[in-house]
Amino acid sequence: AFVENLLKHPTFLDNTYTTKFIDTTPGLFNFKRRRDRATKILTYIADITVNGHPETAGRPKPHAEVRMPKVPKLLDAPVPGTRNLLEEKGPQAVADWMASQTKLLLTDTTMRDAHQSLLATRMRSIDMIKIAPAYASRLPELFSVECWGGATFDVAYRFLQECPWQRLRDLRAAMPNVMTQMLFRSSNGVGYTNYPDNVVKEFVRQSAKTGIDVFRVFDSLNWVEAMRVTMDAVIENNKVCEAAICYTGDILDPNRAKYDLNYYVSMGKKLRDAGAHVLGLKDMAGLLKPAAARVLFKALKDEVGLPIHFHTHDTSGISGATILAAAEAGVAAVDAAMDAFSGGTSQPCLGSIVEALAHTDRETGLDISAIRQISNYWEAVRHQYAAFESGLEAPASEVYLHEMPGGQFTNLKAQARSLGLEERWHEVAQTYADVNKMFGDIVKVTPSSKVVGDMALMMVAQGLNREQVEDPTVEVSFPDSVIDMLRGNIGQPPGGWPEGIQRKALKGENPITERMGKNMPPVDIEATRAAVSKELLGFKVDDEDLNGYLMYPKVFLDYMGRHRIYGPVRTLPTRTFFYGMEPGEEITAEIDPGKTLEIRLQAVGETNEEGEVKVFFELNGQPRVIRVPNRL
Ligand code: BTN
Ligand code: 3PY
Ligand code: ZN
Repeated sequence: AFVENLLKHPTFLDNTYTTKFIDTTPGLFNFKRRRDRATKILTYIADITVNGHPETAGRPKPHAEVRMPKVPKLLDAPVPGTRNLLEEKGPQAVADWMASQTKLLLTDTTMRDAHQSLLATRMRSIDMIKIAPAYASRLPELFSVECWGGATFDVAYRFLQECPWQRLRDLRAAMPNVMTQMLFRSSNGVGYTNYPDNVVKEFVRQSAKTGIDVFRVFDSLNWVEAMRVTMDAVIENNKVCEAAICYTGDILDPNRAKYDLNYYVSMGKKLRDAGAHVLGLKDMAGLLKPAAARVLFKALKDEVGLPIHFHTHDTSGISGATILAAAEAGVAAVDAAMDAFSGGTSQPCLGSIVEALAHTDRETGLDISAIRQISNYWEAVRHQYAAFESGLEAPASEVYLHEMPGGQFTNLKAQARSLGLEERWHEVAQTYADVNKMFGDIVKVTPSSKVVGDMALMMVAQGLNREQVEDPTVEVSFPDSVIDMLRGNIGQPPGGWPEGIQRKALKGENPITERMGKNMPPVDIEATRAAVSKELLGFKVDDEDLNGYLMYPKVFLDYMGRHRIYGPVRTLPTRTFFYGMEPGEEITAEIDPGKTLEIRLQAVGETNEEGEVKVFFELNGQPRVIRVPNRL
């Protein structure tokens, strides 16, 4: 019946059907398909209940009485916000409007950088989508909601078993009046390697189409040359091009003269001349100090002239002061995270910024009681992710030594733990700083930060210091990422790579100095589509899925393979997704709008001789038995 229905369906006849079409057109499957998906989801729950989730094994658990996140009451229908302005008048009008505001504009980063920096990027879509209407209704004065890009794209496929495009589509629909924002790594897209120009352009086009309004574009070595393709694509798609300078060093420190005021101002001018609507100042490690902020923002404002959007991290504990200094110096917008997701390696506290500016000329106009209610929701959400907390206990001035980005800090710490180096963390931090100097003092942000981290871990693990690594007579086996970077594959830092270390790592091979993308042949998009479709048993992949594949071929195909087995697990409550169910527990999962599964776990049986366990459910009142292997 399925095949018959499919063959008769107008979309099929049009030849526009896709993998998603199968998932989103349940009528096709009439009886069979729906039961199919329910069986898949029960199989997932049974498996996790019996075997646990590999990602939460051995990690702290949410305590038993953790309250379920409660969505605050919505008031009226959403009033027009920045998104309406963008749709009606275009990106330049948004930039002009920004520049003309007295109030300080705010971007909420909770759905992207905050959980990337605090919870290893593990926040699931359902927890975002539920609260999104409250943003639309209660906080329409926000400049934007950062909710996509950076590490969230691959983590969604890889660890959360969900489609990042679907997340974006759902968020876009739930917040029609506020601009969405993403972080884009220029020629690295939302990945860790260089992509051909046409892949980057295609990804920007699709992101804009599915729902991104503001693209924060940066390059991990501040190489403007490498940002142009992305910037042009954003502008072509009529979206806001926020080109960002990554901040490193300290403009007030004469010993860090490589990155002085003049460096930043001249980069700002280059980005303006390349067509940026907004200038981003991306302080990914939280190194910009209040006094330096006064000097830097005044100069950028006077000499570049674009409205400025400031992003920082609170690792040092002092970023609130920097935000206030930036506000005084006239930045148009700043990033902050909802209170419950703020502080530490995340962004500074949104509610406190709003309070600090109340009754001043930079008053934000945001409703503090809405912020409190939304933050209470986030607090309960955060508790569900106890397994991914880093356990960072206090602010650390050590960040000015190592300069690790907030998004990398907890990750590198976890990597150090897995290598048995956790107790030697401060050595890792010092070595990270040494490696930075050895590479000539570079901007450290994805992917260059990962390279510095790889090198530092290798050195600590093998007991090597900088002097030995630089000594031509000492044999060193460099991590692949280091060789790749010194080859020129992620771009050129200001002043080029130090020759000694480059020669040693490349063993005589010639480095490149041109932009990688310039010499990479374009990918044949339609041939790729055909090949992936074949791999996926003949269903033509749509543009979103194809872009997922182009960024992460293996990660995408693995995700699709698991999707066939487990179905729409993204609809499960977070606790169920990570821990399965308790006997007697009941949950609901809305697998399609208005189509809800009521699932009750009755009992878990004994393991039989074949090593299988029967798990007894009630699905919408009907008994269902699922057998899964006991792998413990
Ligand atoms: C559901 O069925 O409720 C949603 C899960 C569907 C995800 C599939 S996987 C590949 C394709 N890409 C999407 O955006 N959705 C589908
Ligand atoms: C990312 O690239 O994911 C970042 O957050 C960089 O700061
Ligand atoms: Zn950040």
